[in-house]
Amino acid sequence: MADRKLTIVIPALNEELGIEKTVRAIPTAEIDKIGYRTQILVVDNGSDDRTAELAARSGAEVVPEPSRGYGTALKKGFAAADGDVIVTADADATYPLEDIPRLVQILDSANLEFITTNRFAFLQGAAMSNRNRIGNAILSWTMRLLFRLRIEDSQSGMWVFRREILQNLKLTSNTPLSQEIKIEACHFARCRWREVPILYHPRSGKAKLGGWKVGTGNLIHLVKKRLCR
Ligand SMILES: Nc1nc2c(ncn2[C@@H]2O[C@H](COP(=O)(O)OP(=O)(O)OP(=O)(O)O)[C@@H](O)[C@H]2O)c(=O)[nH]1
Ligand SMILES: [Mg+2]
Repeated sequence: MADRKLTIVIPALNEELGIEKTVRAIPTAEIDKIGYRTQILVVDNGSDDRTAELAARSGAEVVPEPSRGYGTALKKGFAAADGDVIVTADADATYPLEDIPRLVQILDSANLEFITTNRFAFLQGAAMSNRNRIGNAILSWTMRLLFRLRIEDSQSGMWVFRREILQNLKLTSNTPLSQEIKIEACHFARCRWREVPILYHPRSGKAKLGGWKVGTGNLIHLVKKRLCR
């Protein structure tokens, strides 16, 4: 019996088209083989479709968070997680959950505390719109410049990290949480970290984030975070 525990936190807002595929892609038997039991938390962010019902049916625990927002949902999941290691992914079947054992083995064997993933390494046309690609490039370039971090993909939502680092991170944002957790872990908290290339698949269902408004908000957040933590 595995003696350590891994918690997968999946924020979900109206993802009935992708949630089952996402949860069922989690390779619990392989995760067990590398020494971890699996806890799957789907944070239901006030969905008005069948997301919560389908998540529970596919074997996840559903954590309700009625107050909307990507960061609010993730932070609720972190508070409910009791794994030694936490993995995050969207509920839209885009991130390669089958890679969890490989990523956790990198975390353990390289004695890291935080892994972020790079979707641009093998990106195929359909997986990301041109608008998101350009927006991500601008945001990643700005984050590299302001924080001297060699991170290619500042908006990737798949991270693998030790739960204990959360006590050293000041996570105060909502929509920009993806860039904020990287800045906090890799720059301010000086964790041992690495960016690892992954495959990224086209989305099931409609996008919830993205757009120029989110992009501009994230850019402003980067500047504010630089001026005042
Ligand atoms: N935007 C948004 N996303 C939420 C919220 N709550 C939970 N989520 C989930 O957060 C994840 C990220 O949103 P996505 O729409 O996939 O954003 P994205 O991956 O940057 O953009 P796409 O590539 O277009 O999918 C999804 O699993 C959403 O269901 C919320 O209040 N707002
Ligand atoms: Mg997504």
